[in-house]
Amino acid sequence: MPETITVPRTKPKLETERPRLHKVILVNDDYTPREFVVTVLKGEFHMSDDQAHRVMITAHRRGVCVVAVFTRDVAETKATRATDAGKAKGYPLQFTTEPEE
Ligand code: TYC
Repeated sequence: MPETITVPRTKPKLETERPRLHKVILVNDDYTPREFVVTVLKGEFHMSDDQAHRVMITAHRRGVCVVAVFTRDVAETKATRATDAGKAKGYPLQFTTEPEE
């Protein structure tokens, strides 16, 4: 019986790759009160009042603002919780996620 030689197709990884990070993005709308956006940013993302104001006003002026980066699960959980906080008050506040390049 002829001998079978198996050749590995990929180089074994020498280092463990870091998980890809995902951005949480705050999206502007015309209805959510500014102070409410600031309160959610402080509560869910542990920002100072000053940081939260800057992020809120950037989204207000430019349409979107990156809030922070996390591993995918954490980013999605935080974006969902923050969006749900707005929904609970009847606001259309939206936090989305996208992978970092
Ligand atoms: N544009 C809103 C207003 O004028 C405030 C706001 C800012 C809402 C940022 C959402 O992501 C947002 N009341």
